[in-house]
Amino acid sequence: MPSDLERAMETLITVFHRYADKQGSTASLSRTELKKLMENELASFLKTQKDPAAIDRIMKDLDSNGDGEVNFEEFVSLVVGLSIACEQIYQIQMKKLGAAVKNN
Ligand SMILES: [Ca+2]
Repeated sequence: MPSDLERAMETLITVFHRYADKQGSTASLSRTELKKLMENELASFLKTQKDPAAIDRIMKDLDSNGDGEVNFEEFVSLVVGLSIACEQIYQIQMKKLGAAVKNN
């Protein structure tokens, strides 16, 4: 039986290909595919950025090899970046929770 982490890795691969396999190269996400992925899978993150140019900025930031598409490696860097930010928020909330417990 796969572990939680192994399942998370498998999920990254299957989610990437659910969108990347739709049109053109199956090895990368086009701008349209990335937009769909962000809207469906990272809706709460995109909602906080009301700016319609956000998707273009994200695309530009992620496309480190400059081929106009987002490959799996570039996609994973987005997930890692967001995970690091979430973990920092988690730590802050844990600290606050710890302080609240101490004060009671
Ligand atoms: Ca690329």
